[in-house]
Order: sequence, then structure tokens, then C-alpha cells
Amino acid sequence: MSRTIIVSNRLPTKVLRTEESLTFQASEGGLATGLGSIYRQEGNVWVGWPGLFVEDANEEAYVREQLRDDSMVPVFLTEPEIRDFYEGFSNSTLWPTFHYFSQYATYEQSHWEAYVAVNEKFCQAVLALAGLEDTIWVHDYQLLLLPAMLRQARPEATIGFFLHIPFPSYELIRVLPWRKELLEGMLGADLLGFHTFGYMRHFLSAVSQLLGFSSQNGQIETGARTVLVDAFPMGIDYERYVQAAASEAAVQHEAVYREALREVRVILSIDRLDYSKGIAQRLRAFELLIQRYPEWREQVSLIMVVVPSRDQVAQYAALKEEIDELVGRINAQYRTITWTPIHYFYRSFPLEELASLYRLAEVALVTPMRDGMNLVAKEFVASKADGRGVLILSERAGAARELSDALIINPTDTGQLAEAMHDALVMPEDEQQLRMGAMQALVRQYNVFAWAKLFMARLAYSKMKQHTLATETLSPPVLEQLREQYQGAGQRLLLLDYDGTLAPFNANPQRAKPDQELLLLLRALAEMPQNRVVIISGRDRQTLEAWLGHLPIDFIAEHGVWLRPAGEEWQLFQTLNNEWMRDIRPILELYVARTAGSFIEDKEYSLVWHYRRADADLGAVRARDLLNHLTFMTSNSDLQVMEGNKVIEIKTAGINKGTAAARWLATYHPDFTLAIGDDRTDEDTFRAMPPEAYTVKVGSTPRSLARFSVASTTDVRRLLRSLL
Ligand code: GDG
Repeated sequence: MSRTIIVSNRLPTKVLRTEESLTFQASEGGLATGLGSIYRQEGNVWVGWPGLFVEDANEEAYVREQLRDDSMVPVFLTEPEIRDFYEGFSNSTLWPTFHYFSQYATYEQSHWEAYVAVNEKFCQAVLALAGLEDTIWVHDYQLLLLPAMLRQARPEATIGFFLHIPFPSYELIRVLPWRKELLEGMLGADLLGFHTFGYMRHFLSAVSQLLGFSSQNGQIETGARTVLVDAFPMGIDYERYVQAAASEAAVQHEAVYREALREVRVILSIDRLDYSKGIAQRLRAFELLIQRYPEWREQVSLIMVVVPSRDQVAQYAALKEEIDELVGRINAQYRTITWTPIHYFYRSFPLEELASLYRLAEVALVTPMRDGMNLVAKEFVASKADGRGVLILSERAGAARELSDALIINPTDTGQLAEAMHDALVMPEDEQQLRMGAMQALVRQYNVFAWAKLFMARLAYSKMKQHTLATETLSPPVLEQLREQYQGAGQRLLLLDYDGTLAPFNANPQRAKPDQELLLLLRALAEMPQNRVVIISGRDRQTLEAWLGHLPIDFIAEHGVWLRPAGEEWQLFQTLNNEWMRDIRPILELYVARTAGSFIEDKEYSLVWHYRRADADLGAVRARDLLNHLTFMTSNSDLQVMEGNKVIEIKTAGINKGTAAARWLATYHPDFTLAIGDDRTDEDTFRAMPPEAYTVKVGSTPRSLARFSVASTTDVRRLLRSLL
């Protein structure tokens, strides 16, 4: 049975040491609830740190056993590991960098080493559990290296990865001394998930700039594998917050608070202590509100919950001081005997009390400088049963992409923030309900269960796709079988692509001339009476003629436009015209002018724009542009636009290597067929082959309609030599 293994830095249960014993406390975090339905299923497990330093082997065994009953497997970390891996690299290097606070980032080699070592520790823990068929889902920035480590040990494993924090622009990533290793670590996964399309775009760009892998529609070709990248905005357990807000306890708490506050209206802010959350800016904005609009004094209070977090990291201690100082100053300056401007709590609350605060508040102030998603915004929405209340939301929280009915603000613009608070306080009820209703529908539907389900489904899909396009490597036993059938056949057809198949690629197409070894090999093959050797290429017929014309072989040139059986004249596949070139050529020239390094290749019945010598990113952008442009231009013609390996080719539709190859099959009725090719245009040949034909794809990406694959042109020559 295949299982799912969830891996995150922390387990959804915290083990606490009390005077007498150890206690196990379930975490109420969104991730724990969202994945609860998955990891508690028969056989599934969650792997992570239980939040405790164990003292001896007995204690370790006890914790392990207790957790096992609740489908959890602990990874025990030591104090130095937590210091260097967690507080160090994770929270003092990655966290600030990924939240655009590079000025707070430290770059300690020893922290990096601990990060590698702890990722390795997690890897060993997962490998000890995981079977070949299992699905592994890794979470968050503490474990960026884990996917590749797992991949190395289990090349066939199904591995997903989700990043809960933002993925920043390439300009920030490039600052990290270990940037390549981090990206390579992530690319070990089959599917990489981010909260928003923006983060995903940044990731793809960093991968392209730092590792040189381009992508299309979120699919990265790494050479060895295809990695799928997608956006999955995480949701909350909606009903849980609806119920918590409706609970007896929440209603009672609210009544107590309301009595204490009397008529005073409430603006609410809830965060973990973190510089990314914009807490100080929010306080300044509140001060500005009561300065600009004195009428709100004694009428409105800010309830601010700050949950203690990471106080071992220096910046957090400094931030705490700044907040304490600001609250103290503002309260001292504006408070009256009967009114406190800011009610500040530096602690966490049980869920029902949190729910009562959501009920109480008319306005929620969620104004982070950067936030991967921000679940507080969604929880506030879920808690407003009567549809009243206004959410003020930072444009730099992932949630802003979805919750566009909030008042969206720029958190550094204190003036705008103060105005938004004022607008929220005077917003008519019907408008509040309209906005809140729309947000509730969305948050209800795209809840955390839908999120987890969608991710798992995409992961299964990415694996399925890899399998459909997987080819078997041409192993010695397969080769043996191939040769046996070849030797037993009376009529044999060999369809051989040229560039990238018989001869290695050359940045200058004219330099890929056949060498002596190749010429001898082709001649020897062609001179065997049972053999029909066909060069099936995209090249123009003049070049093929000049390079190989003296050999007793057949030619299919220009992707099937020109044909020449050995000893005969060149003939057109069908009558063609090339007047369309007059209109298309100037467009290609425009793209050459706009894309340094690109050039046009003229063939008799087709035009090709090459961009392999252009900057990789620019080339990809221009190619997409050109494709759109040409698709539009050619929509009413019988022209076909084809994308190849760093080329775009325009030619008459309906003719390709496949249609031409089919003519050879129909003419010669071979009882053994071998077709070898390396790029997208060769897929047409593979498609046209009967199922028993030996189809072989050349290249490091073994994804193809071909049945078999080999790594390089050297392997192709070795294969052909073995047929002599
Ligand atoms: C990371 C990303 C992303 C807060 N105070 C109390 C309390 N909370 C709960 C909230 C909410 C959670 O903590 C905070 O979640 P956020 O999403 O706001 O932020 P991070 O912890 O930084 O999480 C973030 C998230 O991962 C998920 O992908 O959204 O962007 O930074 O659920 O309700 N809960 C209780 N008492 C409190 O006092 N019980």
C-alpha cells in the first residue's frame, strides 16, 4: 500500500517538559489541521522535531512510542543544531532574505553546515520509513535541501514541496552564498508549490538565471527530470473558525470584553512577533489616525495581540523593545481615565478567546511588510457570522491576491493606512456585507482541505505525466533483442535524424559537418543489401547533399518538404509555394534586431529563427512573443509554426518528418524499423511508427514518445556500429 509521509521542521504536537513528566500538546496551527486528514489516515505519518531536547535514550524511546500512536515520527535535534540550523540559518539567513529584510541576514558558514547536516538527518529519518511507492510531502524553508537529498537516495520517489513564506526576487536570492545549492535542493521535488503566482515567477526566474534551466507553463526541464511548479494559495479550516466564533465560550468572553470596553469600537491586530509583520508601522498609523481625526479618541481602541516568537534571535528582541516603547508612548500621550488607545498583549490566547476577539472587532488590521499568505486575515473573515466588519490588508501579504474585497493598502504608507482605518470605521453596513460576503464565499470554498487535496492531485498528475513520457534506457538486454530482430529481418529501415543524433550540436549549424568515422559508418550500413538508410532532417537539401550526397542513402530534408531516395533526384513531398515568406521574413528580421545573437536560416520552403546564441531568458521571452505574433499572422493560412530546440520554424502545414517517414514505411514494408532522433520534430517520426518499431530518443531528458532512450550521439554511433 502506498503511503503519504509529511515532513516539516516541527511536528503538529509539542512535547513539553514539566517538573514530573513530559506532556504532549497538540498544535492548533493551520497546517496541522489542514494535513490532519491526511497524516492520520491508515499508515501515513508526519515526520518532524517534537520541540524538546531529550535527555537520554530512554526518554527518546518513550517520546517515539507516544508519538507513534498518533502517526508521528520524531526527529530529535540537539541544542547546537537548533541554534545553528533553526535560529541560525533558517531564521537569521533564509527568513530575512525571503522577506526582503536582507539587512538583517547573517551569512555564517557554520550555520550553513548545520543546515545541511540537519536536512540530512531528516532525510535519513524519512528514508528509514519510506517505501518505493510512497508519496513524500516536504514543507517550508527549513528543509529546502531535503527534496534533492531524498531524490538522490530514491530516484523514483514521488516528492512534493510547499513553501509557506514568500519566494523573493532573484536580486535577493543572488545575495546568498549558497543560492545554487538551495535551488538545486528544491528541484529534487516533482512538484513545487507556492502561495502565489508572484512567488512562483520569482522562483522560475532564479532557476533560469542561476542554474540555466528554462521553463514553460511552470514546467522546468532540469535535464534529468521535469519539475512542475504551481501556485496553491493555502486556506484555513473554515468551519472550525465559524464554530469557534459561534461557541458559547466565545460569546461569553466577548460579553465580558464588551462590558469592560463599553461603547468603544475595536480595531484588532494579531501576529507572531516578527519584523516582517509591520507591527511598529501599524502603531504609528494608529497614532496618526487619532491625530488626524481627534473625533475617534475615546471612541476607538486598538487591541493588539503579539505572540512571543524567536526571542533568541537578536532582531526579535530589539523589535519587542521598539513595540513596547511605542505602545507606552502613545498610550501615555493620549489615554484618559476612561479610555486606553492601545490594549497590548504579548502572549498567546486559547482559540475561543481568539475567536471572541474576532467577533468583537469591527476592523482587522493585517498589514505585514511581507507575508507568505497570512491566515489571520482569512480567520477574521470566517469569524464574522453576520457579514459585518472590515478587513484592512497589506498588498504584500499573499492573501491580498485572493481577498481583493478587503481595503488593500501599502503598509509603508502610514497616511494611507490611517485613512483606511477611518474609511473602515465609517463604511456603511451594506457595503461591509457586500465585501465580507464575497470574501467569505471564497475562503469557505478554497479551504485548507481543498488546498491539500489539490496539491496531492497535482503531485500525482506530475508523476503520471513523467511516467507516460518515460522511456526505457536502451539496456544491454534490449540491445540484444534489437540486434536479434535486426539480423532476422529481410527488409530493414533505419530512419536517422542528423543534428543531435548522428553529430553533436554545434552553436554554428554549418560546423556540424560529418566526420570520417560517421561517413564510414553510414556507408557500411547502407551497403548492406537488406538496409534502407534514411537521413531524416530539418536541414536544407543543399547542405545534406554536400555533406552526405555521395553516400548510397535516402534523404528527407526540411522536415519532410524535400525527398530523395538513393540514386534519384530531389522531389517535393507535394507542390508547394513559398510566397508567404515575403510577409513572414520581415517579422523574423524584426526579432533578430530585437534579440542580440539570434539569426534567420533560410530554407527553400521554410524559414527558421534560431535563438540558441541569445541570452537564455531574453530568447525565451522573445520566442513566446514571436509565437503569439506568428500564430495570429498564420491563423488563416496553411502555414504551420513549430517550436524546436531553441528554434522557431515556419512552414507549410501537414508536412513533417512523420508524414514523410510514413511514405517510406508504405513503400518498403520493412520488417524491422529503427528510428532515432533527439528533438521535438523527431516526435512526429516516433508517432508515425508502428508499435513494434524500435524508436530511440537521444538526450539527457528521456521524455518522449519513443520507446527507448540513449544519452548521447556517442551512444547512437555505438548502437549503429553494433549493427554492422
Ligand atoms: C507562515 C507564513 C503563511 C496567532 N495568535 C494566536 C494564534 N495565532 C494563529 C493564527 C494563525 C497563525 O497563528 C498565524 O499564521 P500566519 O499565516 O498569520 O503566519 P505565520 O505563523 O508566520 O505562518 C504565513 C503560513 O505560514 C501558512 O502557510 O500564511 O505567511 O509566514 O492561524 O490564528 N492562535 C492561537 N492563539 C493566539 O494567540 N490559538
